[in-house]
Amino acid sequence: MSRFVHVAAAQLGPIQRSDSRRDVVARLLAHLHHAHEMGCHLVVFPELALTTFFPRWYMEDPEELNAFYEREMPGPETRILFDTAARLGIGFYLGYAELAVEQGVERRYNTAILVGRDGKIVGKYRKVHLPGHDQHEPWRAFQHLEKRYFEPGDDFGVWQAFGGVMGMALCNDRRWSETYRVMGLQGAEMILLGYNTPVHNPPAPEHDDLSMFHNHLVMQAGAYQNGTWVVGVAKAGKEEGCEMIGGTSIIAPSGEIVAACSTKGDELAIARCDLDLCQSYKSTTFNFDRHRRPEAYGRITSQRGATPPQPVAA
Ligand code: CDT
Repeated sequence: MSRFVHVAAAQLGPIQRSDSRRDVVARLLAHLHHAHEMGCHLVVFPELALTTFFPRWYMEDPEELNAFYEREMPGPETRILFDTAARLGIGFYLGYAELAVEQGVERRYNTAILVGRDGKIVGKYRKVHLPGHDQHEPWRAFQHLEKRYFEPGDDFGVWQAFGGVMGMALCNDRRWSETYRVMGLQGAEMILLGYNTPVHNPPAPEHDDLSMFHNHLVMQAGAYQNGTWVVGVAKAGKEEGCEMIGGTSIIAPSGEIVAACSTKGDELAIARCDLDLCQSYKSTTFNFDRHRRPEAYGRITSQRGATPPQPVAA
């Protein structure tokens, strides 16, 4: 018997700094309703889906910065998403900036949650691979201060939900094969992943023309090499003068893109995802138990940077 999850990848067009939470939540609700009308069980929203991508600005005033974070989830402005999800019987993945108080200390994370069809939180993920920089770099056309504004998470968990094994990741995580493999080793059958990716990367403008190719390359490889579905969802279009790539797609365990958005605005890409398609990959080419050689992979966890051998004297 097949296990189908009907998924809507809910791309968002730009969110400007002046847009209120209420404006944005109204757009998310419209996505939830449309996805429900299309018979979907799960809606996947982008990374930092409640605000503009604020790490593009250097801010010193804590009050100005804190306005971009959620202190509770659900909170007063987001509760309606949970109530609507429960009423419609549709789950969602949502990326947001989290301000947590742990042992009396304020901590900030780039977070995603998975909410079940009953409107209850199933799991929480905190972004591990934070890109960018932590100091003011005014030479950039726009900054990328995730290393300043967030602490890294420390695990890639998976959860039993929607009839299968679900994992979460955020944006830059998708470029790292370890992201998928750690979840693959826990049997992940669907990885949900929101992103905010500018077309232009100031430190490496020579890659700009390849930004969409790289986006799909990493997600398709991660899906195939781990026999899992990947749902990659963009915040797209021109946000506060910064062009974001879009390219939202739903990728099968074969590595093939089976549904995709074609605009840079609010748009749904929908697919009926058979979780049992994962098995033919997980039990043959990527039968981990049979073929992996962890004894040869020690460097993956013992070492961070690359250490080439010394050149041999001529
Ligand atoms: N949000 C986020 O993680 N964005 C990064 C941009 C890094 S610059 C290439 C990304 O990996 O898309």
